[in-house]
Amino acid sequence: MKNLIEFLDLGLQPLANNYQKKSQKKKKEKKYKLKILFDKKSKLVSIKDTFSSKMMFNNKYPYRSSMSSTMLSSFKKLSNEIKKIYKPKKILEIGSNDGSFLRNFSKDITIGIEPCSNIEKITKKKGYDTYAEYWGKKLAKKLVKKYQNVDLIYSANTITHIKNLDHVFRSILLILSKNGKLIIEDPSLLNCLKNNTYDQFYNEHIYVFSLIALENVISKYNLQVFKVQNLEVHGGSTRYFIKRKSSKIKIENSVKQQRNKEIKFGLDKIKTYKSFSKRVINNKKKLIKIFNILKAKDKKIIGYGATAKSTTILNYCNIKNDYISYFLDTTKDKQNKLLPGTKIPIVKYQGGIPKKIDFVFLGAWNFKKEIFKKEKKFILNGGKFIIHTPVPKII
Ligand code: JHZ
Repeated sequence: MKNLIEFLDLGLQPLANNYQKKSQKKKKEKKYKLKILFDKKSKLVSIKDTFSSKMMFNNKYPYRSSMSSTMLSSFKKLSNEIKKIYKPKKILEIGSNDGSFLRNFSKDITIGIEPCSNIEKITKKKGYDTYAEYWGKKLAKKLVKKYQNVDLIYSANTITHIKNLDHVFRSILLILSKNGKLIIEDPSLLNCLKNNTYDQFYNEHIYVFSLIALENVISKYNLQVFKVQNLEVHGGSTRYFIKRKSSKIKIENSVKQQRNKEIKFGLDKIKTYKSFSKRVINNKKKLIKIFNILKAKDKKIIGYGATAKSTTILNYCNIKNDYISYFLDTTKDKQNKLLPGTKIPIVKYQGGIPKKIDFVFLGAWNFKKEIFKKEKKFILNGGKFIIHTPVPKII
């Protein structure tokens, strides 16, 4: 514990994906401290107070990865690369959500793990082998019995959501073949710090990985990163290709390049995190100022994309329904509900931003390109967006 240094306090926050029913508008919601830690020894960044997987990932989980065409094409591109380069006989996906990745492969070579049964059943109904269970040793052993070892494991935005990394990697070792590859991707800590995207921190993101921290974590399981890809998705993600140390797969230059970039930026030093924290506090003041100016002018503001990330920003900055009238979102399970903490209503996206709206707070800023393309008409008519990264501004 003595290695852990707290560098950021994001105040009291509700559970990010716990969208409230309209009938709960007046009900006091439980909030928890959101503080962020840096481990001086392993360089791992994590949140201080955590919740059980069951509390966060259950049969009411709303998030669907297929809601963005950017994500669908990113999964497709990776799938084509996997088919061409690695030609796996069996692929296991940990955290397969609604099957957006798995659906690029034939049913007989895939296994999906998705503990949120309301989402898991979407892929199951399409005929894929999926298990509504939490990743762990018990499940890994069951799968080995049924399918034997797998030669490729993929996991996007999931490993960082599981507190016990020791259990995660030891379970992976039970099923990954000798020369198997483990590909994991998550938002990049380097991008988070560079772009001041403090909203990457919420209860589900127990860790935000850097390569240097991940290498420290996996080394004790005799695992090694052999290739790194930087992606634009989710505001800048890093995809790590991992192998057993004993496997002869060549270690590519991209690993050294990424390590050097991270060291150059100072991801191994606490002072980097302390100055990030100062920027976050400044950005909070700037964002509140923007909202106050627009409110004083009686401008009509709505939100776009009721993301888990929005919950962190708006609760931290105390921006509620008196500033943002409602959020538009394409996700069925979020519509007609309230954004956690701030209780801003979420309305079904019906194509286009209504004419009378002056400003749109971009909750899904990570899909800015995709959204701007879709909302050309609003922009051409003089509509503006409010974005909080890298500094709060109107665009
Ligand atoms: P999006 C979730 O975070 C939770 P969130 C989780 N913890 C995680 O790590 C990431 O995903 C991967 C909507 N939308 O992807 C759909 C539109 O309405 O940024 C979504 O509700 N119109 C697992 O919630 C939200 O925005 C659009 O055109 O921060 C996007 O959520 C588009 C593109 C999206 O993840």
